Amino acid sequence: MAEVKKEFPQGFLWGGAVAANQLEGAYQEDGKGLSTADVSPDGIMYPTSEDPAKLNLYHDGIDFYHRYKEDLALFNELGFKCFRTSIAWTRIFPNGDDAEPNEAGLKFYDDLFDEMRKQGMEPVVTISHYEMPLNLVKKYGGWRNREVIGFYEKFARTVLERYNGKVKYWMTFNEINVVLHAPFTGGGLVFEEGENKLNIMYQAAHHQFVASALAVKASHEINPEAQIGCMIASMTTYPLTPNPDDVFAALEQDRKTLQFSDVQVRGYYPTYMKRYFKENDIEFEIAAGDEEVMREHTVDYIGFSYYMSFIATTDEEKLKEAAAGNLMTGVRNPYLESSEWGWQIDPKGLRTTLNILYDRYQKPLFIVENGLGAVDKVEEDGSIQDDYRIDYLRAHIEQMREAVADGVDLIGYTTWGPIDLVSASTAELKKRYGFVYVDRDNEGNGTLERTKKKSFGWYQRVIETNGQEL
Ligand code: BGP
Repeated sequence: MAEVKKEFPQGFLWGGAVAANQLEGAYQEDGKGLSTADVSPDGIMYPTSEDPAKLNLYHDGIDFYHRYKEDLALFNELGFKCFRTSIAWTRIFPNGDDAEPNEAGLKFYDDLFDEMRKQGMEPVVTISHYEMPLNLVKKYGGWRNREVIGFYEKFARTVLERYNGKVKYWMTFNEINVVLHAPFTGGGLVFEEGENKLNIMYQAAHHQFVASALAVKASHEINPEAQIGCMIASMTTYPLTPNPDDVFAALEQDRKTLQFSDVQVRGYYPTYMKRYFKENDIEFEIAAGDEEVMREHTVDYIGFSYYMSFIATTDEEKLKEAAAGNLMTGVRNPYLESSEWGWQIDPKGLRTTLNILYDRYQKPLFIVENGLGAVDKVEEDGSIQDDYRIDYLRAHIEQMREAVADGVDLIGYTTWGPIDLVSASTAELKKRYGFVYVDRDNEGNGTLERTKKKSFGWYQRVIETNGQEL
């Protein structure tokens, strides 16, 4: 067999990814308003306690708001080419419907993006990551309300204009498909008894599609050189058996995710979605002009998170043995091992996902989240020997390299949580992803001191060798 060259392109964007509400803290500083992420137990996906005061570690996060220079210096030492974060909507428009933006909030991100550039990192910015102003939920009902499109558009235009020239890579919504799995987190949705949830979720998704297209339009007008993408939580699904029913069930389950990229990349609702709406009596409003906006302003690249793969089957009995997972559960895959949180580890599934997405869209792809959430032990000498994290990342990067050799146009890779931060699904600090350990526990105790884990030196070498040395 002749040797195939397997290498990442020059200028590949190696880095790490975070979200404002999971690490900044300072939740009421400099005029910031309350967001959905600030109000546990409703603000997390799977509330684990009834006591809101106990839960919300988001309030202080890891104090990135005050320590970002120190943290970026560590990322600079890692050799990061880019750093992905989000803008907290409530720092810019504290209530969401304010007439004027909050200058102190705008200034914070000016300083943050300047510092990133100074430290050699290209900012990659998510406009909305799992949060919105709480006022927009209370007063308007979140994304179920069409008026929210206008508030989002104003927010998006404000930041796109303000940071024009500082930020080249944007994403409109984090994991936009999450509105179907965690409707409060993804869409600020709270349901009344007896409401048709599916209708409301798809109405909210429709509003987000229009809002996303308007942000793309604004970005292209403001700076045609900037790149603005969608972002989906990828949930690549295998059939449990070769039974054609299972095979089709897997295709349909995949479409529950891919419908979100289909609309944003191609610009219209595919026929399979329209059929699904009809057969399930899903009705929602599409206003005059919406379809045109969606069609005319499609995204430049596809950002996605990848943590695990899933299994579909029509066998009711098997479905009862559900495995835990990111946003969704499913049948356990006997060929895969699981993380401590039950997420099934599937590096080869990343190669499959990359190929599926590239075959489908022929657009640049950006893996903007991937990583292992684990409990780390601090040894007596203060070191953290996180070989399990290295193994996870190494196996995934190997598969990325294969996918690049398959012909996939992959522009970058940002691991989730390069510094420990608050978990989105459990609101814990015990579930850690970082190369940098943060001394803070689930009860909020600790010095917040930062320590390099073993994986720090490993990832540094990966970047240094552009993914050759794993
Ligand atoms: C993604 C979210 C992130 C992040 C990550 C890890 O779905 O975009 O915000 O937190 O998952 O999940 P968790 O924090 O629940 O381990």
